Amino acid sequence: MKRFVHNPILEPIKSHSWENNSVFNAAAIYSSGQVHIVYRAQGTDMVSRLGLAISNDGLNITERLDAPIFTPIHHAERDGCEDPRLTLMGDECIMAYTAYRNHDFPIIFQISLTTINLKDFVNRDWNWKERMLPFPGVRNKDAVILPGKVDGKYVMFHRIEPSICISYSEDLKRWYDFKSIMEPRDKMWDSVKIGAAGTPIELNEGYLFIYHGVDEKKHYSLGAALLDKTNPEKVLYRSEKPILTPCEQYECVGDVPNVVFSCGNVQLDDEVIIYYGGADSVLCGASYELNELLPKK
Ligand code: BMA
Repeated sequence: MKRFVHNPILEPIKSHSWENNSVFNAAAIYSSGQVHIVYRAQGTDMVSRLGLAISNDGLNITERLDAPIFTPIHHAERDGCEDPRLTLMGDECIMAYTAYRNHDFPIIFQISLTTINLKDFVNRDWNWKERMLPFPGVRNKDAVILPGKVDGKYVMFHRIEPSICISYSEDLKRWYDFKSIMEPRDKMWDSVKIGAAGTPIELNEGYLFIYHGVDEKKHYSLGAALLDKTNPEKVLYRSEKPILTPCEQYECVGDVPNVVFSCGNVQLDDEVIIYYGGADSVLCGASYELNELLPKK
């Protein structure tokens, strides 16, 4: 991947108490000619809230809001709303995120889902709908909704350690049929645990699915997989080597060292832009030409 030359693209703002510690893992959608980047921010209290930054070209940040656009309200997320992933389906924008509370033992993090009308999102009318816990009390994270239904059902990828699972739903509320579709691979860059990165991208060849993998040294890298379009449980291809692995200073030094972690990507023409957190501290970007990312025939 080609890292943006001006990485990191977002850094904490000292005068904003909600984002003065770290700004990292971000969702991204392309709409109305702009990339909308919804990033995770931590301030003095270390509670994760979500902020919004806009880019006209995907590379440069043109605007950044002063206040968070999404904050914890629910008992299950009182210590943070983490790692958002956004999926656009028609005029509905679905957000999956990790609801976190650290007052229990074992610590509970679980998936939460909510939706917002695209028009409201773009107009910044933050009418987020009901927040739903699809698997109440189950330690579960890295959820993302596929940007297309399969047999009339919504499809969710999520991570029950250490694997990537799939589940289906008719209404986003009740989820069923969950099973593991991708497992860690022994002695490789993704040997300990794996989870979804950003929203899968629909291509002629299948769904391009970028995911993260953790190795024995606790290094977080990104890799690519290709999923069958009509049956996304079927993994057609999985990269042997990571497509991005921590090596720059802003990826190796920070709140959690040696981490590149992505929750969002957009396709602009023939290029995929991936937004990723560096060392759980700053937000970065990298890009790939699509024809380089796809397996050669
Ligand atoms: C994962 C998530 C991410 C984080 C990563 C590295 O489990 O919590 O938010 O970026 O660990 O610390």
